[in-house]
Amino acid sequence: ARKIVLAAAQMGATHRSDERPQTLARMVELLKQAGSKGADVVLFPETAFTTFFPRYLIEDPVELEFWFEHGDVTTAPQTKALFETSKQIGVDIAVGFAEATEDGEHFNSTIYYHAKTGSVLSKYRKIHLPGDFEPIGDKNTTQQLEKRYFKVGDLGFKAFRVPDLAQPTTAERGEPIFGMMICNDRRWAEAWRVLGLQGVEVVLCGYNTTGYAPELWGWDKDVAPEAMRDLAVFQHKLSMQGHSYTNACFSVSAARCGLDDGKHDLVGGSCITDPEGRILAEAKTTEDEIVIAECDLDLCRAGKTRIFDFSRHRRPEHYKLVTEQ
Ligand code: CDT
Repeated sequence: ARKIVLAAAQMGATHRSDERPQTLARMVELLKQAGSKGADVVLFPETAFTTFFPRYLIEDPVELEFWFEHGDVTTAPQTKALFETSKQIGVDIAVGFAEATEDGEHFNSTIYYHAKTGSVLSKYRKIHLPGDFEPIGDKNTTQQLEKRYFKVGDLGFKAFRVPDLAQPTTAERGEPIFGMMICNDRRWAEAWRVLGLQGVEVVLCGYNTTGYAPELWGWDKDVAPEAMRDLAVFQHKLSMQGHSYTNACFSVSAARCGLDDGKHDLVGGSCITDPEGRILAEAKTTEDEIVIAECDLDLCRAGKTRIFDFSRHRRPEHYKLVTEQ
């Protein structure tokens, strides 16, 4: 057995007007809670330090910068408390944030922070940016303007090993292999397969998924809001469960959810799934909540050596269209 305790720190409503220190304090509290429950790794949502600002049309470039993290997110005054807590309590974190680089580029990013060494083990920049560049419909309704605010990620889907986690560690199987993706990425089989081909054992995915927004989803406006929300949660879980199964890995998903500004609906459904596609733990609320499960990474072996033994069963010569188009 190679056991680790994985957790999602689901975050409830975070309004446009919320002060950053208030949101940061919630995150620190969630991390401490997860630590006291025995978590080894805690995943926070996409753009966790603020509300999900790509839903607004922000035309003033100075105002836009307010929503981004500049410099080293692990030491910057408005975010460092989370990383200091991680180090203090010895719990690794993965956290999503809007990244502004020194060259003025903007990405939707997640980093994996290793508590023991106080270092960033890996960074992922979101590749599948959903929605639009120009607002659709009434520009004051919920938008999805990620194509406007972020560049397509340039780091690929890179799996990485994390030391000091699994108990007991076995020399034979090595340190756990993690991969990260962000929100919309979880709907794309290609993203999972690229991680799967690197032997990934745990996929981490933070998200902000709009519930009721017929224009964004392309759904019929006559469908009841409740039915739309249920469908969005169903498709989220379907993606996490189905792709975990076909890549024989565990997965953790962490939502930013609830009713932002009293009107922008984001779905919950944070969950932890196993390599057979089953849900091990899931959120019961759409508020701040820890979802946690002990996972034996050796359970990935059944799928990786039998039904999804890629080296024996895949037929890449028949998949060329996937990369040619
Ligand atoms: N943040 C993010 O990627 N959200 C998208 C919304 C799609 S359009 C309603 C998602 O795939 O969940």
